[in-house]
This record gives sequence, C-alpha cells and structure tokens, in this order.
Amino acid sequence: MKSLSRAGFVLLLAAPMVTAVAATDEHVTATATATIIDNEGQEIGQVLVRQGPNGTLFDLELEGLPPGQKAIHIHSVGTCDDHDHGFQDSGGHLNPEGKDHGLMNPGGPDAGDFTNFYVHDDGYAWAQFFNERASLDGSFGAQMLDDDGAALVIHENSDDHVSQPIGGAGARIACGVIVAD
Ligand SMILES: [Cu+2]
Repeated sequence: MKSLSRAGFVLLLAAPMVTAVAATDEHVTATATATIIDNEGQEIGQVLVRQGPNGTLFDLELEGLPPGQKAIHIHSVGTCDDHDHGFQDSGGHLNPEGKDHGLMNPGGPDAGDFTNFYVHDDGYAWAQFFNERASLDGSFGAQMLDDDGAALVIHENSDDHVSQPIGGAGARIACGVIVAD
C-alpha cells in the first residue's frame, strides 16, 4: 500500500510537466540546437532553441564551466572552430540594425543581447532566456539562420548591460553553432 501511494504521487508529479511541454510547443514555428564546446573543444552541454509567435526561447543546460555569473550572447557568425583562439571567428553580436550593446543601454539592445546566468559551484548551469529581437527564420527581428549562421557565445564574466561592445564580459569561454533541427 505504501509503495502504491508513492507510485501515484510520482505519476501526479510527472503529469503536469508533460502537459507544460506540450503547451509550450503548440505554437513553435522552428527549432534548432546549439551544442556548446569549451576552449578545449570539449562538449559541455546544449542550448535548445524554439521560435514562437512573438519571440525565441532558449533552454540552456551545461556542465563544467567555472562557477559564477556569465554573459551569453548571439554572435553573428555560425562557427566555433577556433576554440583554441577564443572563438573570435564567431564575430560580434547579431546586430543587423547597428544598435548599441546592452539591455540597459538607451541606444540598445542589440539582437544578440541576453540577461546573465549563473554557474553553480559544481559547474552545472540551467537557464532559460527569451529574445523578441531574434528569430531562427527571420520572421521577426534579426535572422539567426542566415547565410553565415549564428553562434551562442558564453563569456567568462557577467554582462553589465551598458558598456561597449560586450558589457565588460571578458573572454569567450564557450561556444555553440545554432543548427536547425
Ligand atoms: Cu558575446
């Protein structure tokens, strides 16, 4: 009897999660995945990208980053091949309108700007971001999957959301090319 009620409890917990995922995906119009690598070229996790009717949702799950607050941005070129040279080939931010960088900048934000996220002491991070200024297919805002693609780039420090060009976020420590599913 005890184990039966426990099983029932687990089922009750599981059911709303399934419903929540289905409800979120009902209006998804395009999806993509970015497999994130570090400066050694090792895979450290993924970001799942879902384009909705009014913005794009990014689900991030990573392991093995140094702890603390980190900046993440959409960079304008879809390459992370130069991991041993700091991911410079991913270019600057996705920013076709030439805005200033920074969510709190009066001349911003650019299309690639996000809020910061936090890496726990054990190197694990989960975060979810929403961006109304960038879409996968160009149906609103800047187009991520254009001819030269785009990459998600993680920096060693947090973004102050004002300073040019990248909010004082420092070195590029991880990168993932955004690839259509
Ligand atoms: Cu950046």
